[in-house]
Amino acid sequence: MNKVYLSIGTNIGDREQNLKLALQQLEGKTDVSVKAISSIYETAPVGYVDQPAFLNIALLIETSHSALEMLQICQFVENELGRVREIRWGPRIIDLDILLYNNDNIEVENLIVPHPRMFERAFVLVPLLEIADGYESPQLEMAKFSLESMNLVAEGITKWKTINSADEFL
Ligand code: PH2
Ligand code: MG
Ligand code: MG
Repeated sequence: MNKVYLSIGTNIGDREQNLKLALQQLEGKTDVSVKAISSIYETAPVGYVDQPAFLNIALLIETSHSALEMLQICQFVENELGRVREIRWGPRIIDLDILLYNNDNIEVENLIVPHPRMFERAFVLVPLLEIADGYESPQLEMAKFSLESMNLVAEGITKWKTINSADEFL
């Protein structure tokens, strides 16, 4: 089985409901099993700052799908939730990004893993490391190392809701 970490973000509409719907959609896919879900964090927008705050979570998934198949599944879920492609880094109903796929380094036309910007984004690293504790990998070590140099207050990261399990959340 492959271990895949995903980051999910939303800053339009009922944000918590958007996260739930995305999770339900993922769980409904054959051979996609959500193993862990982080707490929900409210995070200041990065990249394009004149937009509402995001809710961000991280998920650990086990799957037999390839990374490219997982990318298709993520895009399918984004479309199901009504995402329309707009400005880069702008507001979105839902965004599902593959962070890590096992310990693989992947670089194909439309997919780069580890996610090329994850190590500089506290809104990705905080939820990721909450659920990744205890899994040793060079990428997760790098994530821990990167987060140590960040100031979470300055980055605008606050825990919004504690989540203990996927069952509890859904
Ligand atoms: N996603 C972006 C751009 N900026 N900022 C926060 N806080 N959270 C996000 O998920 C996010 C962002 C592009 O995907
Ligand atoms: Mg993104
Ligand atoms: Mg994306």
